[in-house]
Amino acid sequence: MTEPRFVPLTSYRAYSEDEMRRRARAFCEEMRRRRTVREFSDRPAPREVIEDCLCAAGTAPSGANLQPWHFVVVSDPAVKRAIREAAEAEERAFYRERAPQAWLDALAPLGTDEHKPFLETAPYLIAIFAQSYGVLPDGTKVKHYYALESVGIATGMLITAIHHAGLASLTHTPSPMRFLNDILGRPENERPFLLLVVGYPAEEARVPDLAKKSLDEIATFL
Ligand code: IYR
Repeated sequence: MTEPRFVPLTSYRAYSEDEMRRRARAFCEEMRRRRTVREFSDRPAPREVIEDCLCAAGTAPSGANLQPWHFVVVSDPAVKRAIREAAEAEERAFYRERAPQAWLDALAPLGTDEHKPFLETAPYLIAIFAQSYGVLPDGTKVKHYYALESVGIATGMLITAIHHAGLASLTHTPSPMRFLNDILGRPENERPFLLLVVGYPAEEARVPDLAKKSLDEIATFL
């Protein structure tokens, strides 16, 4: 067993209460501007921005710090086309056969359907994989704890970083999405968690008129 090793916490920054209030408010306002976008421009976006956003996602807390995630960034048009074709095949089955009416009703305000042109239009698709276990160089399997929770947290941080950088994203979950393992050559211990579509919104992009719940509805202070 590895002994714990501690170092001083030097990265923490304290702010005055006023400064904290200002920062918290400003960040909330910044996040309220984030919208999920389904109409993307084909304008290329700098790769370094994507790298830094992934770097931010990689700082996420995770079960036993095992960091059970892998991100595959796709910009190759042929790979994007293959993903679109496989995703649309699943979506056709979903919208025409698999989805119960109640699910279709819940999706109605979003105006989604089986057509996913953004999978080819947007400059980047980030396929996010959750590793249910890790594999050491000698082939030993290492169990990952709270893998889905951890990858969910990292994904939230990635979405936040992308928005903060000035790009838009779409959380896309064609179901099932095991085809991503085949197309992207990912190993058996990795399950696709979601496909994040990233780029600039199209010039005339529109978004559904949706509201977020109020603070009272989502939080209780005791
Ligand atoms: N995967 C389908 C359906 C879908 C499901 C949920 I839950 C959404 O929030 C949005 C869409 C699609 O992408 O169209």
